[in-house]
Amino acid sequence: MLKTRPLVLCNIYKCARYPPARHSRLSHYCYKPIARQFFTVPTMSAQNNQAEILKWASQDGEFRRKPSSFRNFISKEPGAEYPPEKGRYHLYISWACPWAHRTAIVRALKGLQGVIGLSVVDWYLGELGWRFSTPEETPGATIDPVHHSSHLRELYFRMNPDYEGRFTVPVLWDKKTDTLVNNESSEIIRMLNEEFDDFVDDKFKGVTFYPKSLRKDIDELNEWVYDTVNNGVYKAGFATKQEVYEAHVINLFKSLDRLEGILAKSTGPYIFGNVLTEADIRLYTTIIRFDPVYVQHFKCNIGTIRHNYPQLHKWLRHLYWDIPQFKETTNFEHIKKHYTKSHRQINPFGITPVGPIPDIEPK
Ligand SMILES: N[C@@H](CCC(=O)N[C@@H](CS)C(=O)NCC(=O)O)C(=O)O
Repeated sequence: MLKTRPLVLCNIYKCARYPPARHSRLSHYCYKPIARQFFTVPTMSAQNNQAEILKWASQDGEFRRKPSSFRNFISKEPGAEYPPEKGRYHLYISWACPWAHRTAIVRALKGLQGVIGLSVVDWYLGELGWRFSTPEETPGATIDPVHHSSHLRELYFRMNPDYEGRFTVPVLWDKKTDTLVNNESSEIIRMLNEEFDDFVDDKFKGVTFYPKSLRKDIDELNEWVYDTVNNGVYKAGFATKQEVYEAHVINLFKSLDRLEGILAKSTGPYIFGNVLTEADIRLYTTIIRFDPVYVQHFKCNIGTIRHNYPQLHKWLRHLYWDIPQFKETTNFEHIKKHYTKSHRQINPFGITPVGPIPDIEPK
């Protein structure tokens, strides 16, 4: 339930009027007016808890990803709370984030650009979380046209001023009920895949990346790929103990070897032969970041995709160069700058390495 407490204002400037938009860039506690409810701020406990969350690794040196908090579904079932509608939902992403990147790819592959709006946060993830910038300030970024928020966290606090989780992208927002529907990428891609066929051009109707005949195989593969590859790079990179890092980096490379074997035996260019599935989409967003970022920044350097994994390398270049929706949603500048300039615990001076050159090799 939404809990609100009237208050406000800019804690630094102690301004007596509702804070002008630019104050919210400068202060932790400064929010823009919210139309339908009292002005709210997170409680102290929410803020303290957030500070804990930002420590990333626990005492034992392990990074443990917290489960996503908002898990409602858009569904065309009669009577659904969130029915699919054109122009009703808005997707917030970061070009840098591999989880959000999945949703941008599926939105593009399903031809949903005119049905679901898109906002892209700035690549810099600071103390207040993701922020919005204009495209003039940061090419590739957008403002929040729905609420004109300065930071993504304002959307989470609209749902609950005591929200104690992380302020993550992707976020799928319902403009009609003014609520956050879902912030879990694996679920958002299923909704975009399944529920909006009444609103897309004929050529996109029935296109599915989760075909019934392959569901069991896709689910099985997703499970270990999520644990050891998608999240595995983070577990290696955020580890704060040598043995924890080594265990995760070794598991990661075992899984890359396994994927290399699967692609070598595949009868087509994709993981499951000639059918592009969500397993390819979910793997792509990690592998495209691998050589440019994870090798050096997360110390995932037992090998590189371009030099040691010919099958994965071929698969990656096919997706990037031959299917426009992959290239169009891949922004190497946001990717490289985000990790290297936001994670100061790992890279205190925020220097972004120039290489590898090129970001992705030609076919
Ligand atoms: N399980 C979530 C993970 C999303 C996630 O961790 N997003 C990161 C960016 S890669 C984020 O927004 N982090 C911001 C923060 O933790 O402050 C999903 O798949 O949607």
